[in-house]
Amino acid sequence: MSVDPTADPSAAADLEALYAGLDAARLRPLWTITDQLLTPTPRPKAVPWLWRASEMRPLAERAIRLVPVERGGERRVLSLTNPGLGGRPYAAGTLWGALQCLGPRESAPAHRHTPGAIRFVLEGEGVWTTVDGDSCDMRPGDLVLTPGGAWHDHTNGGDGNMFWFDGLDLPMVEALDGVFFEAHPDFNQAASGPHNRSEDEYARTGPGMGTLVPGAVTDALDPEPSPLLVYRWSDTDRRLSELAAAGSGPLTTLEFTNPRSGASVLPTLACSAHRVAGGDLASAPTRRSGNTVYVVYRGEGTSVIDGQRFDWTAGDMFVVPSWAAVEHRSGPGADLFGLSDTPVLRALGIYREETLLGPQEVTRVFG
Ligand code: GTQ
Ligand code: FE2
Repeated sequence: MSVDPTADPSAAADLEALYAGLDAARLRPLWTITDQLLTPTPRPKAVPWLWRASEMRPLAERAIRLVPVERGGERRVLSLTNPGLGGRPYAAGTLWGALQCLGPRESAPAHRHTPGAIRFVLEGEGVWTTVDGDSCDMRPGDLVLTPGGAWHDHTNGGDGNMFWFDGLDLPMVEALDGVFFEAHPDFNQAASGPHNRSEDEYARTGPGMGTLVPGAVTDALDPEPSPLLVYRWSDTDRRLSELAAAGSGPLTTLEFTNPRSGASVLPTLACSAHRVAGGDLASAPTRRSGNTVYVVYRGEGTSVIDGQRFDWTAGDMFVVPSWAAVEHRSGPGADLFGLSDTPVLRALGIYREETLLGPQEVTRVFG
């Protein structure tokens, strides 16, 4: 600042006393910390990271054998814990990601909470999630929504283990000091009719070809969650094939949308599916504000995240933190599921993305 403490020892002592006084009064001078706060570009604490199915899977199987699912224990969930977040159990600063598993004939108790959740099914059969009385059958590749405030419980009516990815906006809701949780009076809520009623009502309606749109949702914001609670892999797969056949390059992306409004599936969360074409062609490196968790559904490949290489295979999960440049490629071809916080950034007018085409060329999209 304007005072040069080396010029005048008493001024130096005054300045030191000022800083001590500020500290004691719990005031912090912005001029000492502005560089860490108003950074030129986002500086997420979460780091690029990959969790391998080969490591998670045996641990999940041990948990199925050793830890029962019951009131008190609640859910058998292994949270992706990003090493950049100082031990907080989050995949990224804004996103919860986890592997959940249920053994044969097990059930996880009914409850509701303000954070919203999505499930992307990896493996197994015979499980359904009941959402406000509507039991949604879960099969590999399906996306199931449990919007904030909706009662939900999971039941395995089959004889095998079941594994799925959970994504929640919990860290965002926590940052807003808005977490409420409530256990249902009954262990499982009663289903109020046949299974998959939201699917029967909404799966074949909505803007365009149902609910799977190419690219990302850019204009529609909806504070209401999607009334459609389940998106079937057979539809996702077919739509990806159509788009890829129409020639979309090394990466074909679609977003799951709310059939009522065309918005992202939840007010806080966007879900996407990505087909990485075989042949090892890299997609254009892209960076976005906001965090993304990817789940590898099929195939194998490589993503380069801010210069770091991650080789992945089916069942792996990885995080692309805000503003990290990412490109994907695959030899045999692969399908990825993506979860991101984009709707929140868009709603607040702070979303940015850019595609790095070559050494000099950059396509910027602000807002
Ligand atoms: O299945 O309801 O991964 O409430 C974290 C919190 C799953 C669930 C998680 C949850 C659930
Ligand atoms: Fe829950």
